[in-house]
Amino acid sequence: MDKHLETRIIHSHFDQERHYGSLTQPLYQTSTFVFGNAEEGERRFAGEEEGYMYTRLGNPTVAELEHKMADLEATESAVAFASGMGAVSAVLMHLLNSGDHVIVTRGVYGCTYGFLELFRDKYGLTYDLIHMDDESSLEQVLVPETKVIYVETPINPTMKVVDLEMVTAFAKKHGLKVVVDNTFSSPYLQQPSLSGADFILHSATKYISGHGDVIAGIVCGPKEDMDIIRMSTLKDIGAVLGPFDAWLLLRGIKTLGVRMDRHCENAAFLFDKLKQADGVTSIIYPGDSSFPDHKITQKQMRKPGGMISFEIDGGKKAAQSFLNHLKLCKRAVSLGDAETLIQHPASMTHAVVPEEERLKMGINDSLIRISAGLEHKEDIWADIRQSLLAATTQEG
Ligand code: 3LM
Repeated sequence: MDKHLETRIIHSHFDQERHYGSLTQPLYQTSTFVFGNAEEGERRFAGEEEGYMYTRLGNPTVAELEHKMADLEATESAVAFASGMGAVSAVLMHLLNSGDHVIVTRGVYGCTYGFLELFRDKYGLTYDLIHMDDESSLEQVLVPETKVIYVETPINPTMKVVDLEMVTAFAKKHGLKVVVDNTFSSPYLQQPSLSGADFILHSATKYISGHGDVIAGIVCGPKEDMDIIRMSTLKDIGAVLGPFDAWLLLRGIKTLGVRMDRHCENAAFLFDKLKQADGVTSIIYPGDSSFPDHKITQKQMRKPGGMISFEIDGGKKAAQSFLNHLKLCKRAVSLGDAETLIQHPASMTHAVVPEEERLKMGINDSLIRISAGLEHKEDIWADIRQSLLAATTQEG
């Protein structure tokens, strides 16, 4: 924790001398580990001796990633998963029992919503989706069974920003745990643990990887909880990250800082252009000084991020036509990659959310989400501009 984040992103803590001076972390592409003798195996399984046993229970390359992420999120420990949803489900299963209640930001990622629905139907979990504008919004849904506040900020895809200090102060007062999905920001833009959050998770598929070639998740938090998660929801449910994917993430993380700066710069540029464009009825971007959560964004984020959403004139037909006319930007879900990715939340990332709830989340058929890539900003804009023109004129 002594060096700047930009430096810690790059440098590793692993002992290079023990690995022939290798600059990068070795890839331990193995499923199992050989014991020196039977007693050593017994001691390791009994937890009396440090050491690896089987990659589902731990692997040195995966452990490097976990150390790195715990350091960047300023938490004691971290556990990696095979997907962001592996991380979301593991932390919620760890913290909640059947009958418990969780308060959730309205507009969470579609599959997080799907998980809440599944666990409500099967295990009696209850939840409230709310706009966490202030303490009173939380107070209104607080019940004796409430155990957790689950926050996505900025929220996917409506970019609403939640005041983390406000939420954690409320949680402390009522003995609740706060989980923050930090996927949209990455630790480079925002470190929720510094605002008092207990658990921070990522779909590491996104900015942490940065290259669109890995599906992964990570939960960062107190060592005591992470140890339990590793030996319960990870070990016994089994959403384990493979060593090669962990190695790719370690490779990707090294450029997190420079990538994030460029993503942010390109999103800001697109915002300026979209503001003046015909056929755009509204833009949602935390860097907009008239955005309702702009002040909170300035307070808790280093920069407003690389994501921007807008509404197109003409509803679903125009939105789909816009996507179909793209030539450079990719029609794809996911985010945080080098390529600019553009998707239609109502029919893609949030298609599982019933229309009524989707509209309350602010996701209508005209909404389009852009993950600004790393290309030259003028080229991204030229493509978006021609597509907008085509979709919102007769031709569309
Ligand atoms: C997407 N999101 O395009 P994985 N938390 C957040 C996320 O955005 C996501 C997850 C968790 C998208 C994926 S939609 C089919 C594609 C804020 C994923 C889950 O399990 O790694 O996909 O992460 O918005």
